[in-house]
Amino acid sequence: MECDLGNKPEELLRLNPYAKVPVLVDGDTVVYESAVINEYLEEKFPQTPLMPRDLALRSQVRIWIDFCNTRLQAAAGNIRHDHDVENNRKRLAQHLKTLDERMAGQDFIVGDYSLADITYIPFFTRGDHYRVSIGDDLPNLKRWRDSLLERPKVKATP
Ligand SMILES: N[C@@H](CCC(=O)N[C@@H](CS)C(=O)NCC(=O)O)C(=O)O
Repeated sequence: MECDLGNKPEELLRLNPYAKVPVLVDGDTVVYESAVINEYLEEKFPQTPLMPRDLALRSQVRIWIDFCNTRLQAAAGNIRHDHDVENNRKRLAQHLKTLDERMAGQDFIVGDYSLADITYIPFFTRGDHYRVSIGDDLPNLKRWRDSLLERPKVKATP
């Protein structure tokens, strides 16, 4: 569902006890938390696999999804909401360095394009909200970010 977060509709609270977006409504099924929504869609549409078949790689995908949600997005969200900005800027810089090191010599964060890459796209599209700059000092991260933002489906998403 889409809504004005400054004026949350009753429906949002009814669908998601955390009163946050995104929320996916699929018939009688209501799913919230973006990582859970992504896995739901992955399982619903197996013809477009976005998880590796290999068990070890699957766990790596989940580790990098967790890194995005509990570290990168957490630090960025705190900066955006002016909470402990100085420390969170340091944390964010460290997380970006970790990602840059991870992306050295590879096109995707784990194996082929997967839910792990997809999880980072909202962060990259909203970089200016978080006052984040990814420049030439983070060349591997920049290359990965730019290639994700060039994907036709990403470009076509408002
Ligand atoms: N862990 C959640 C975070 C969702 C989240 O923070 N959504 C923001 C918008 S991007 C929101 O709804 N903010 C409104 C609020 O916190 O009141 C997820 O990944 O779905």
